[in-house]
Amino acid sequence: MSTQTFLEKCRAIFQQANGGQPLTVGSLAAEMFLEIDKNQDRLISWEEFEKALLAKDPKEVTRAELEEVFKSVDKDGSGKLNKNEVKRLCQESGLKLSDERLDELINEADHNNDGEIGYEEFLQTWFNSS
Ligand SMILES: [Ca+2]
Ligand SMILES: [Ca+2]
Repeated sequence: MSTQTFLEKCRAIFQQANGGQPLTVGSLAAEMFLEIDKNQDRLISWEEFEKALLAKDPKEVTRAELEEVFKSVDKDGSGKLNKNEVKRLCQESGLKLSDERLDELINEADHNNDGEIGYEEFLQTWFNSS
């Protein structure tokens, strides 16, 4: 995933979260971004959000953080992400992917061809795409 695609995705989430308005720090969605609020006005603008995103090298994301992401996507706790789970993730991120594109994405990540994305496959995909 290129930096640009990543940003676009995050921007979509950001805009969805609060209709494009700065996020109120009190809101649940913004709590984890408290440290982003550089000018301490208790609001997080897209600029502050973007800066914080760019400051974080995707390769520095820890395995623990990735595990959290993986678990939150793996709704049925099977330890693998099936097509429905990936589809839900895309929908929640505001991405509209066709079934075909979804299959492509899963095929790219699915190295052992069991039709699902295991945790190791997820990790490989993450570290190879940045
Ligand atoms: Ca699953
Ligand atoms: Ca697999």
